[in-house]
Amino acid sequence: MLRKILLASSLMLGAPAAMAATCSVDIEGNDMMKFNVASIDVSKSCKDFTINLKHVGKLPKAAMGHNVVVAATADIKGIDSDGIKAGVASNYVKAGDARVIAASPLVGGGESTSVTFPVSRLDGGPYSFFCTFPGHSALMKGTINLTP
Ligand SMILES: [Cu+2]
Repeated sequence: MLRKILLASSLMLGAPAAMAATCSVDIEGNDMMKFNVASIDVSKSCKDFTINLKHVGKLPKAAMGHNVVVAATADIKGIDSDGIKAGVASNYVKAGDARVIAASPLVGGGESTSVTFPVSRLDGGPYSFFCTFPGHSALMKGTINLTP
């Protein structure tokens, strides 16, 4: 019983040493059409991984919307062009696109969103994260690195 209480309290305190890898990352998108990171490390020890995206700009979604999509780097162009056809109502991602591992909703300035995906989907690669708002993936993209 005491053991259980100790375990519970150490979990609440964040138990630094024995914790598994961090299975989430916070990233930002801005009005300059940029993410604030060029790569994201995903530990293989995570079952699921979450990307939290904060749009730190002021421009509205219609002008400077951002999302975060995870897919094989080779699929960026195809996902992007199908996403543009799908339009803003679909967050610029084609519904049911099997190439998409994860896709968040589109957000505008001051808004946040997040997306979670099973790390087991990162099998092969290389993988990238990018924004599918029309024209953005030229600048708004980065690599996903699988780490032990
Ligand atoms: Cu964007």
